[in-house]
Amino acid sequence: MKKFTCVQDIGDLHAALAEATEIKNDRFKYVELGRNKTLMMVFFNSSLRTRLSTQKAALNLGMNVIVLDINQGAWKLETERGVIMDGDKSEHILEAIPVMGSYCDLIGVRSFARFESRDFDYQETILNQFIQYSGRPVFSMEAATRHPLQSFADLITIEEYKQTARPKVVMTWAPHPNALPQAVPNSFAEWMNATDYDFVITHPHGYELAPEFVGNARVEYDQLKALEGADFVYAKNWSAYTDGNYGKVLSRDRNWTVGERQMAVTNNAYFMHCLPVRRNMIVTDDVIESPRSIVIPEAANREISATVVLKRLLEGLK
Ligand code: AN0
Ligand code: CP
Repeated sequence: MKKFTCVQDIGDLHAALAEATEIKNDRFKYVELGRNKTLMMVFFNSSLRTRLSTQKAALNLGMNVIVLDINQGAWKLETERGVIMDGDKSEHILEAIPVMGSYCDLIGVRSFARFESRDFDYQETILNQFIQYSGRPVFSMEAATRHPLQSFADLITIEEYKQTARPKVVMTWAPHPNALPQAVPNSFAEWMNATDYDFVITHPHGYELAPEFVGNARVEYDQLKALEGADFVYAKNWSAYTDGNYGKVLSRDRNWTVGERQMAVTNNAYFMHCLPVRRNMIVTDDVIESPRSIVIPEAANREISATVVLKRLLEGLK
């Protein structure tokens, strides 16, 4: 594998899941693969899980790890070409990227949507600059439009907990005070659409995701109707995607908060969320603390998805 930014990069999902099981049974099976190889993780945004699980994955593979938080101690980076750099940005990303690439073998990048321009975000301008100019295999640690390490961990988790071959998986929008990116829901939809699950998306009017991510998924605006008979409830907030409202918060309606009322219409569903989660906005205390909540094993599977991805990228170096 030469890069990992979307579901297509992982190829056959059955093979990827088999590899995940292999790694889960013996996390250190490939500890020799990363000897004298260096992973660089570059963060433009905060992280708890991605930072720790990806670092742990690299250790599982015997790699060395360097972490750079761009906003904490690095020079402020200009990202547009042609700008006269007489402001507060000291360095251009077009120099910074190849310099970073010169110190490592693999690069992971976290760079969220900025909501300044939908085109800038949806063209994955920052991630693609890393791919083009670093000279190294690049993987996404959540970019502007996708969070594939999360979606892969979500898929592993559903496979572990599902009780029928073709579970009903419902992704529901839920309220949040701030404008969040569409990366997690886009990516989850992309991965679910690559399975044969019964996949449904529910959200208030105005929260339609980009059509290329919705694909053939069913969209149901009535949350309770969508959740009927669900085996998995995947909650997430996102801001509006649609033209004119891009990046805006259109609703904070707590009728959409996942509580007992929502869970009661499901098929005793498991509750999932990528975390970090705002309690009593996205989900009630009772639901997230219930035995049906699998948010902790879901987060733990981030180590597994990252180990599979780094292993494949290391194999691609040879
Ligand atoms: C981020 C998001 O919604 O994309 C990261 C989630 C993994 N969440 C927040 O910023 C709260
Ligand atoms: N789920 C996830 O990516 O969490 P972090 O933002 O803490 O990395």
